[in-house]
Amino acid sequence: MTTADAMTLKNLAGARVGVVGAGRTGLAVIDALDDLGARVHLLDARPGAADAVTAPLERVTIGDGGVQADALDETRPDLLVVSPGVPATGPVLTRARASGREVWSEIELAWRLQQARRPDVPWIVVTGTDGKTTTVGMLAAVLSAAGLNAPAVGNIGSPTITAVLEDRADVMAVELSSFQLHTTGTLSPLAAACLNLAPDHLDWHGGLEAYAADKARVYARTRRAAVYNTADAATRRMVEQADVAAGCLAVGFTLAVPGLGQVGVVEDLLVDRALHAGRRSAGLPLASLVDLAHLAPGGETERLPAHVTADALAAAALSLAHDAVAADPGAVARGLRAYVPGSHRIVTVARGGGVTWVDDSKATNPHSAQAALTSLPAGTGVWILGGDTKGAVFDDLVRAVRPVLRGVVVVGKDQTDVLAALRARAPGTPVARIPDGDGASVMTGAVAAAGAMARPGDTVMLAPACASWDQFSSYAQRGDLFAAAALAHVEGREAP
Ligand code: UMA
Repeated sequence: MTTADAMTLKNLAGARVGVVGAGRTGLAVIDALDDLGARVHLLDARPGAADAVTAPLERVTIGDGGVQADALDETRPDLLVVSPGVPATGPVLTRARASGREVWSEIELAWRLQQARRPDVPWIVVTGTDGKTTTVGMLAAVLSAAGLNAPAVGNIGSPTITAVLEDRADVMAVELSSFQLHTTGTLSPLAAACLNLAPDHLDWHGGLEAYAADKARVYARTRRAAVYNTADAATRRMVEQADVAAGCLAVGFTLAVPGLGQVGVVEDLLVDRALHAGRRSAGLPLASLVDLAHLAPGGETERLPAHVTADALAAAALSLAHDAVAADPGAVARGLRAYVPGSHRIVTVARGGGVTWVDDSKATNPHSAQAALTSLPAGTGVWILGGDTKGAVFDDLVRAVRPVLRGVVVVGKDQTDVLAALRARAPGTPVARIPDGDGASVMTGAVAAAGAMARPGDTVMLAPACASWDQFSSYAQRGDLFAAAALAHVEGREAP
């Protein structure tokens, strides 16, 4: 037996806990551990990381992953709580695995706290390569429409553990990344979904197989509904192979007419044939596509992107696993109508000279950039692309979006892979390269180059297909700087 097996919430009082990372996750974790009486050793690669910590720290180690792993070998904590950014393939987790040390994610700690303090508060969890933030937002909106206090938490931006400590929720709508799932081991959600699977974060996980295996963990111990995408066989296989609780239903979501065990679309209605009592004989209409009109370009349901309908179906299926929504299925339509999309997800930020400027900074992988760009008419897109590639391959993306392109503006510290894909798959398409620099100057340069390429009727779209971390502090900052530079450009001013 390792120390790991013995670690429980109860024996955290007085225990030595290594916390890796003092970002949004780490700061919330340290507060919770302080509450539990643990002795915290903070490790972070960033000088000054401890400055934002208010709880007492027993020890602080600043240095890269190698330095952190050495320090942990020396102090041998009873438990490690790692931030999501700490890679599975890096020295900290590799060394922890080799020495049999127990490692929890913030989610694992939050779930155990939830069980200890309010086990009656269920979690409904969502992962997938794309669409998870939208789906969790829709899910929280539907649960709220049923009269529940349902915060949207997790990878969406607010640490789950903070919501557990606040203890105001009736149910939690939790977005989980593959990073968080990697070190989560006892979570037992009421309902769970993996929306889709496409290559992403391959450098963090060390390959597609490892990434898929971590995504599949979302279904473990699910109690009522394991929701999968009928258009993505990988997600169905995950459900088939998952070790769910007895009586848990497999529920497919489909853009087609739903069969038994599915939610889907009949004419312009979202219909349940999986969860309501009369499902064997008839479908239950839940909402209409008109309830999603505010999410379609120009408010026209005919232009509603298919992935938005798919996200709404997944959110509906997940929400019906909760008794309050099952008893009041009209909450699905009310919630979807009330849902307000997050920023940086296909948002028009400026218009001028016949050119529309769209911020899709949240498109941090090829799959999600493709979904945004392919909605544009042929030959009218000026695409701002590039950043931290996370080991992704861009050939398929460039091949798919080439017909819509007027030109491409490439940003990012290392542009090698992106440029190689453009040369191979879109020869002849004009390409402008923006030199490395601080975030504001990169974005001002990109907007100027895109403005010079665009013609009236075109759309300039920031859909980088990459993470922002190489030149910006977050995708939100990248999108904000783009919006500010685009507005300045159309108004003929200098960017702020
Ligand atoms: N750090 C180290 N060593 C490492 C990695 C990080 O010391 O190997 C330190 C950094 O110096 C920094 C801190 O850890 O001080 C940052 O930790 P973090 O990168 O885990 O970031 P947090 O601020 O804790 O934010 C995390 C998620 N970030 C990542 O997964 C990279 C946020 O998701 C999430 O919103 C937040 O927790 C709250 O739950 C962002 C994200 O980009 C939005 N997620 C990826 C995605 O959606 O594609 C998965």
